[in-house]
Amino acid sequence: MSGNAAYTEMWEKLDLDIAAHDGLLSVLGKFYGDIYMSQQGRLKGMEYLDFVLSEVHGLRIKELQDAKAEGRKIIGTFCVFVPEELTLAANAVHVGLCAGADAGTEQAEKLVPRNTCALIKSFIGFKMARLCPYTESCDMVVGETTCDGKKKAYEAFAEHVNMHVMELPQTKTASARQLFRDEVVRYMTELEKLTGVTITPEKLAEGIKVVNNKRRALQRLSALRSADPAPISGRDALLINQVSFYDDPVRFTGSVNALCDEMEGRIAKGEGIAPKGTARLMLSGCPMAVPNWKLPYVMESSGAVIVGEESCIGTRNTRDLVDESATTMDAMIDALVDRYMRIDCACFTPNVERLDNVASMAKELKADGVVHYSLMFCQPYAHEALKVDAALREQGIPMLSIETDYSMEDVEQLKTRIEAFVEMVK
Ligand code: BJ8
Repeated sequence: MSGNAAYTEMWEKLDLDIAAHDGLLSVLGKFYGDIYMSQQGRLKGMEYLDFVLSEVHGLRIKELQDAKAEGRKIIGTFCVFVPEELTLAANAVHVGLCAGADAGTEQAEKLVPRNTCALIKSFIGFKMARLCPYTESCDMVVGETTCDGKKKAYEAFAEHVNMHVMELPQTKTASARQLFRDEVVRYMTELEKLTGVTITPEKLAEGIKVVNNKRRALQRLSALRSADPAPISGRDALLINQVSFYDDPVRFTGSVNALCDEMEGRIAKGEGIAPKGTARLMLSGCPMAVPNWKLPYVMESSGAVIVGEESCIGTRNTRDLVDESATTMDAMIDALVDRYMRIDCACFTPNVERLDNVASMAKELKADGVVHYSLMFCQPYAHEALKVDAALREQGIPMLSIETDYSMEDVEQLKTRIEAFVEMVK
């Protein structure tokens, strides 16, 4: 994680707490070194991701400031239900603000109760402790009425940032679809007001193409992970999915496709990141935002390789594409709505399609077992852990249910449980 005088000046302008921010970058740099740079036999294409991560608070933030200087707006989001296609069509920049580290917890707990999930506390803590240059760069932050924790947290957050909250339905009925469609149109109107750009069918078609291409590249990456030996570690694949929320979408797509070319070469030679026959585990559950790498690291240090992430920082965000055949604005919005209403988030009731998706993904990736991950205090995913377990058991696929947070206190306990699970699935 770089720090130099020009960046410090930029962070000062963004009103970050420089001393605390320097401390955060040095901890993150060390954490990244231990978890990522210690891996043997990594793909050459991961150098790009290492670079992006090393500049995550530097060069990328500079790019955002340059975009702002050109009059473009920065939109921050917390959920994969906010359509990036529309943001791009308004010539704005779309960034994910979910946070994956304990920071500013004390300040966060003044705004939300202690028994709130770590992801929510983290994004509030980053804001209140003035640690996140992305949040500080945003012209508008988009929330959404998904879980109760987020809904109520946005009420408090809105006092500190310019917020727009999308009302999300909780079911997949026809009236729910209509509600979501109205909310997509309302978001579009809000974007037009903020940016002064009129979203035309041509601009939206381009936005759809860019985001579809990004998702296609990530689908390609995901499919290549069915090879045995696994061509890429789960840690690296998770990092790629995490970076997809920050990086310039066109540049990112090019580098993921180049990495996939390299993976294909590796597969053709029968090579991989771990020996053939290594226990193959799939992750399923809550999103893992940067730098939440604890569980994947523990899993891959326990004799397993991770072959897929059934999560919003994973296939829940990349599985479906928007139909590109529409030409009128109305038809394009319908195509967007159709695609987004297929997201199988645990906030929906019922949410049976997720059970089918987890089982078929585990089979496609030839997973020997699934580790279900819920953040502590996350009701929707904790409930669904029971259902996913039952659905996988029916298919003869073992599952281990983990509930954890961002602290490092339970690492040894997690390791013991995961080692036992790895032994069992082998
Ligand atoms: S579409 S998963 S990104 S809502 S972990 S904050 S659910 S208490 S993140 Fe999500 Fe959108 Fe759904 Fe995906 Fe609440 Fe649970 Fe915390 Fe969560």
